[in-house]
Amino acid sequence: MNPVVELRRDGEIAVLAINSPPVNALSAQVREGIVEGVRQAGTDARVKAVVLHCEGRTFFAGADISEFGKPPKQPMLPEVVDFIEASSKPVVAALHGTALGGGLETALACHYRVAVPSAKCGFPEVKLGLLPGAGGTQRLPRLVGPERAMDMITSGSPVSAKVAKEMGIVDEIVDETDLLASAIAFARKLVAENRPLKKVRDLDDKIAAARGKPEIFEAFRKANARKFRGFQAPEYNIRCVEAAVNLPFDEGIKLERQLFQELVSGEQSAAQRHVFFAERQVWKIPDISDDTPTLPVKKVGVIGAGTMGGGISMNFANAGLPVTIVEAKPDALERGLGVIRRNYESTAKKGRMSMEDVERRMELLTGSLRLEDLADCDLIIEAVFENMAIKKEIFSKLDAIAKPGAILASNTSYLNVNEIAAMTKRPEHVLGMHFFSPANIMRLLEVVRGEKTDKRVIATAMQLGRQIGKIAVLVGVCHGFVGNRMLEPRQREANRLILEGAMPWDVDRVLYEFGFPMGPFAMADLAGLDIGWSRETSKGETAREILCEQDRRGQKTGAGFYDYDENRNAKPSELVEQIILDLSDKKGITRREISDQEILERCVYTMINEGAKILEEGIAIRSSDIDIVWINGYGWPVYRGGPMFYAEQVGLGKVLERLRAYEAKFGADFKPAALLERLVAEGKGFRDL
Ligand code: 3H9
Repeated sequence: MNPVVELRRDGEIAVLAINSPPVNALSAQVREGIVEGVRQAGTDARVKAVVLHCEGRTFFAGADISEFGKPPKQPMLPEVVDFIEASSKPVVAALHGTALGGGLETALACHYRVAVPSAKCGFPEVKLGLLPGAGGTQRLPRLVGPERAMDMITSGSPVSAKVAKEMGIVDEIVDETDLLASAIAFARKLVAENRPLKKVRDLDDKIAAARGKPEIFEAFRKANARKFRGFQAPEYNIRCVEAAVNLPFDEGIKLERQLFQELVSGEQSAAQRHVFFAERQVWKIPDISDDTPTLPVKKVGVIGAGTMGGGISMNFANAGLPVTIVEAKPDALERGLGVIRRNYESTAKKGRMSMEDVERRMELLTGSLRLEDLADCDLIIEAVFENMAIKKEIFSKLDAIAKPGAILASNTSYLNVNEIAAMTKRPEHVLGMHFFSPANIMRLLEVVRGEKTDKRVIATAMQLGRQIGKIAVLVGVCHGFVGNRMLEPRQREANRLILEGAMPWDVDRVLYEFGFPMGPFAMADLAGLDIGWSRETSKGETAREILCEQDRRGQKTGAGFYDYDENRNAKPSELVEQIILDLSDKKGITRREISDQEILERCVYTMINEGAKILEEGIAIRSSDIDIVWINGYGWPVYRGGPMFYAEQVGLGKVLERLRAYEAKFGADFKPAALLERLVAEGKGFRDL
């Protein structure tokens, strides 16, 4: 018999038990086993009903994602679910853990579903650029109605067993500790009561009202247009739900199949599947094994109560850890704590937190004006502004104050962590923890490994990152680490392009259409053009400096690269256009027509080239880590898989060829990385490294 499937009998109930760790993904072997088990139970005259149950931590967590993009293996999941539904004996799905995607589709093809209270159900396919392709888009609306089905399917978010019961997905919630026995009892009851086979495909009452009403779907599209921008899968999911309402079941299934095939063989899903695995790879560090002991962190210190320090502190308070925040001046401290409180209160106003939660978190935060108050902290994160001399001074003081074994981290976004560590007698306990603004919201954390950082310290920082809900990426020391280092060439090219012939809104439009939430100039306006600028030192040599001198400092002053109305809507500015034309003139640059393609290539291929150098130097462990940095820290569109994945989709040969062409025209800034040259010569990709 199939090694991952076991068919047992408990009186008149057959138990089809699947055990395929870690998450019982519906691999070919599992699918085969289910069909075989249902078939055998069907032919065994002693069996009156079947319970489908998974061992281990979860019911099927979905189709086996690693099979996508490879030659299909029989039986396919749609056939498996049809086979279950067609069984002449009732099949009861026993749900625990996460019944996701194809797992939930399998459950929906069963005639009844029971779940433990902690179970969750959902269709996360959209996050993989897909749609539920084994009947989910046709069955779910029949159970819960099209609106709720669209919500669930296009958000990808799971619902709890309780909500699933209210919605009609689950028939009964059973005892948490005794799922299998309860499911068997449920099946016995079905047999005793001679209940009919309930097939979701035959239900109509929840969809009838929406039939012939395209406006329901239009309204949903409109309400979510911003969220879905650029993504292919949400629209395909909506079309399937619409078909569920308007077409007979089998025709709806046909459309679902066709659209699923289109998505699964498309570029977006390939990119999103890459991201799925990349997010899991990122935690794996070749020379630091999973069982490396971590250091206990029970109390955190943060130096600096500004935007970064405040946001960083909130992360730890959210995770229930007490934080001491040190500032130099009382008013700055008070202001910082006030901002944190207001942030929490605004979350509470939106209903995402109770006022008690706000107070509980504020109680975990203690303000102080003395570094000495950090003496009992297990981890101290310095978040003062980017100035090496100040950071060095702080670290040498900290070394004398912090208890032995405490971890000292800098939130620097560019500076040399080794130099900072050298100010202490414990460089093995020093590292970088680079958060992204707003630090309480952005998912990315770059953990910067100094040359002397101890493995346990790194393991601790990574684990803490996970604990506070970040995606932590381990990077090495260099100017700007992974993210900011790659941002630099993009900024450089954007600034050159506007002098050579493009306008800020041209560059922004191209990058926005590529999928970034905004382009570099809109971003600069949002952040404030005067960061790091002062009137005294301004040379008036760049558009940015000139704008600052004219008090156009970005959104906060109502004008920057763009003009802003009272609702902060941006409009191209004639004045800025003139400033840029004058600047080109002053620099002796003859402006020319610049194509969108040139804008994209110069901004993005230079990033890829920098990424290749980062890999070559071992600053990032693997190319997919770079992708994770850019997706989670800089708004790289997830459906393009990150810059390094995108480079491979475009073709490394093409990227190299374009870089060479630009190098010939514009010089050494475009010189291809040696690694890129080598990979192309060897016919390999970044993922082969
Ligand atoms: C689908 O179902 C399509 C159908 O509609 C249509 C078909 C025709 N496949 O996340 P973890 C691996 S699409 C293969 O760290 P957790 C994962 O890579 C699918 N592998 O654990 C990792 O491997 P490793 C819809 C999978 O406890 C290990 O399992 N379903 C799959 O934090 C542990 O994973 C989904 O999208 C899979 N489906 O979270 C669900 N799932 O140890 C995707 C996991 O080598 N999965 N792996 O790094 C999840 O959301 C989470 O894994 C889950 C557990 C919540 C289940």
